[in-house]
Amino acid sequence: MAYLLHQSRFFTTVNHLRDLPPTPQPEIAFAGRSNAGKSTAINVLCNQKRLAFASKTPGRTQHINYFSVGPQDEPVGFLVDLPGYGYAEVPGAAKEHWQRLLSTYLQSRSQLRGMILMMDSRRPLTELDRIMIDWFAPTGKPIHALLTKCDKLTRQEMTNALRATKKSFAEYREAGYRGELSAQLFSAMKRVGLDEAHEVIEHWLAPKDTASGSLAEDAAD
Ligand SMILES: Nc1nc2c(ncn2[C@@H]2O[C@H](COP(=O)(O)OP(=O)(O)O)[C@@H](O)[C@H]2O)c(=O)[nH]1
Ligand SMILES: [Mg+2]
Repeated sequence: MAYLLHQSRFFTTVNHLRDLPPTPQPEIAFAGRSNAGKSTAINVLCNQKRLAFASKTPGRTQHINYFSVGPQDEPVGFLVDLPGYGYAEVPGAAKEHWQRLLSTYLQSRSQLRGMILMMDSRRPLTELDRIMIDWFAPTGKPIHALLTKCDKLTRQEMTNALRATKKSFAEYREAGYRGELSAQLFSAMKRVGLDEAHEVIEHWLAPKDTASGSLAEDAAD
C-alpha cells in the first residue's frame, strides 16, 4: 500500500518557540511518555529505519523534531515529534522549559491539526498523559491514541485496554472535551494497527472529502 507518510524525511529541530518554522502546511504532533514506543512507531509508520531516532541523540531529547511529508520541494505537511515526558531525572529548570515549550506549542500552533498520543497499552492514560490532554483540550482539536506494544498483551488484555481507554475518553467528552477522541491498538513490532493509524493521520494532513474545499474555506472566513 502506498502511504503518504512513506515519503518523509527529517526537516528541522526546534528548541525555542521563536524557532518554530513559518511553514503553513498542516502539522500532526506525536506525544507520549519516554519509552512508550513513539520513535519506533514513527519509523514504522514512515517505513524508515532511523528517521525518528535522531531524537535519541543526547541533548536533543528535549527538542521538537520536524519531519516533512510528501514531495521534498512541496511538502503536504509535517510530523512533529514532541519530547518524551516522564523522565524522573529531568532537573527543574529543564522541566519548566519543556513544559512551556510543549504547552505553548500545543495550545497556540495554528498549523496543528491533531495529536497522536502514544501510550504503552499496559498502562494507558497515566497522570502525565492526562496533562497533555488537558493542555490540548482548549483547542478543540482531535486526539487519536495509539495503545502501543500491544504484542505484549493477550487478546483479552487488548480488549480491556482499548475498552478502558475509550471509556476514559467518553468521560472526557462528558466533562466538555470538544475535539474528537479516538483510540486503537498498535504494535510496531507485529505491525498491528498500521492501516488504521495511517488513515487517521492522512485524513488530518489531507482531508479527502473536500470536493467543495475552496467553497468551504471561503465560507469559513
Ligand atoms: N514489544 C514491543 N516493543 C516495542 C514496540 N515498539 C517499541 N518497542 C520497544 O520499546 C522501547 C522504547 O521504544 P522507543 O521507540 O525508543 O520509545 P520512545 O522513547 O517513546 O521513542 C524500545 O526498547 C523498543 O524496542 C512494539 O511494538 N512492541
Ligand atoms: Mg524516542
